[in-house]
Amino acid sequence: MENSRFKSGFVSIIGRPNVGKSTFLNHVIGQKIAIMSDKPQTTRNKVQGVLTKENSQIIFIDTPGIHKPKHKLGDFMMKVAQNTLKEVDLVLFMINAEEGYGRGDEFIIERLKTIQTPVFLVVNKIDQIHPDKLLLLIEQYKELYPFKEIIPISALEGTNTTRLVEQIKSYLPEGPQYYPADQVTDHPERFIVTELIREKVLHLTREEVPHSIAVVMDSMERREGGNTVYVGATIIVERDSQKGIVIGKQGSMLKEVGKRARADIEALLGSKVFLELWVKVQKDWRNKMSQLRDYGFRE
Ligand code: GDP
Ligand code: K
Ligand code: MG
Repeated sequence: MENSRFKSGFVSIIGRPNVGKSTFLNHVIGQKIAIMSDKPQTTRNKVQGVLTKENSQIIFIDTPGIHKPKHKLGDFMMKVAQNTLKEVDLVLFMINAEEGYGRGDEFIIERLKTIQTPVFLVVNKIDQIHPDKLLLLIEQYKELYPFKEIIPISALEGTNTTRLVEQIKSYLPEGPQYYPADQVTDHPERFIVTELIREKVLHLTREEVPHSIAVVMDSMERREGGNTVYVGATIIVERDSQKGIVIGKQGSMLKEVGKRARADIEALLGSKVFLELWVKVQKDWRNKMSQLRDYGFRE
């Protein structure tokens, strides 16, 4: 009887940069919908992943990292993250088992204390530490906040993630099926395409570039009887020097970005992709809110 009632709800994933939020989301959804990298602040907008089972639907929100804002984009990210926490049914606070407690967590826990939403502690990357250390870490976090559940996982290896999903389900209210069963994200394909391009730039360039890039879609259209998708996109950087880095020697960097992005976009769209990339300098774009809106950042 209980099981026949449909349960659904919104679950926010928060945590310091690089703890594995996007990896977890992609793992449970079974598809690459959130880009991943070893650089912080990879995820800017909230990315929703939808997991539909026979009698439940979980809508995951991969929130931008909560941290002390340094510029307007940082402010924007914080606001999105905090508003999200109040609106959802459950919060997953993810930590990296390898790193342990730090100032970044203190900042997040202070914010958790101001909301009513139930919170799980998800201890990720348990593949990296000894069980004794894991137990100590859990004891330490228990003191800091009344977490409803504490669940150790490895998002990379898929350890204990099924159990986590079951636990999430048990906290969800009865509710409607918000999205069709075959829909895994509410982001338009166009957005994911620009994110995949941004991900390749983050992967291939050094420290000075990542925090100051955006990718804007110029065009995306099917041609040749629908078999090929033509994508034109522009990578926005802040300085001429960064433009040089992104283009590379005789265009080698941009070529590699394009090659890797094209492979991922082809997998996403299931068709052949012709990708054309441009690089443009737009000084101080992070501090210009009107321009941020042009680039898809919304409150
Ligand atoms: P986010 O910033 O929290 O979204 O973190 P990402 O999902 O982008 O992951 C950051 C890095 O941690 C990537 O290099 C992942 O491959 C790695 N990672 C994520 N989960 C695990 C895990 O369970 N074990 C290990 N060893 N690495 C992980
Ligand atoms: K990251
Ligand atoms: Mg992420």
